Amino acid sequence: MSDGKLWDPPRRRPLDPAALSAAAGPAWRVEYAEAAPSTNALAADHPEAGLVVVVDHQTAGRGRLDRSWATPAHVSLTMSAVLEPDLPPERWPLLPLIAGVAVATAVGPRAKLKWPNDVLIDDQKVCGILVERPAAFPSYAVVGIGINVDQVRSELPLPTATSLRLAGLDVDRTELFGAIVAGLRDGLAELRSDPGAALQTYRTHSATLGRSVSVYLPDDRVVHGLACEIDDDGKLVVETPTERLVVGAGDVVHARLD
Ligand code: BT5
Repeated sequence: MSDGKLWDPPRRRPLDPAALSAAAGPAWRVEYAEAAPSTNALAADHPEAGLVVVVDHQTAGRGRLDRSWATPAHVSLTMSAVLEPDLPPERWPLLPLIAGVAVATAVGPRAKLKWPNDVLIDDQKVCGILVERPAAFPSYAVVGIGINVDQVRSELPLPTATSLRLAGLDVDRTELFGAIVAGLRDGLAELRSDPGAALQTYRTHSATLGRSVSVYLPDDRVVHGLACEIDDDGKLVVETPTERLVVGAGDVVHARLD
């Protein structure tokens, strides 16, 4: 199961909106479209707590910093859940972390988190997360999640990407969706009641802690060091030979393990 020659028609069926609603349960209102540019854009247009937008073919997915997220039809899970977090401002940066935990928990123990919230399997990216706060509706968080589920190698944009299928995991997109929205609710509840415990859960899923990393900072500096801690604000602490740096935003590259 390792290259683009394989074709598995039954697993390329479109999503079924009724099955998605059933999987999400009564706490969520599922809005479904066969194709749309971006679930985050749709959700940010008319956010309401409990709305979750799913599209089967996202045609112009957004990453962080104007990057893009690439997904062919019927093979990935692209969704945006709207939360009304009701958190103090200093806790908002923890939302992307609990979203990563929800995905990692739904996927299973092989899924690990690269700080802040990329989901990896065998150190390759299987899921990206983009949490946005719509300017017109600042009490809401739009939690966008894109997971490579059934892509074969030739359908992935980068050699550093993988899919659940390529990793040997046979996962139904609808069941995965149900598990993720349940995890988001649990994660938010824990974040509200006991943020320390939510962070501790996050740390247990981290692939970054203890690794040698390069961090590409927003001011274009690149720092190399040891990822030694994720602090109580969810920031990454990196130790270099000359400094101990607390990083709130940036792109992390793990050094190879070999
Ligand atoms: C992310 O950004 O990883 C956040 C991606 C969020 C996508 C979801 S899908 C549902 C919702 N609606 C949206 O419009 N977006 C969200 P970032 O960390 O900036 O990573 C983006 C980079 O990941 C790109 O520049 C590529 O290098 C890489 N990439 C793009 N598509 C990928 C894929 N399918 N698998 C793995 N890597 C990918």
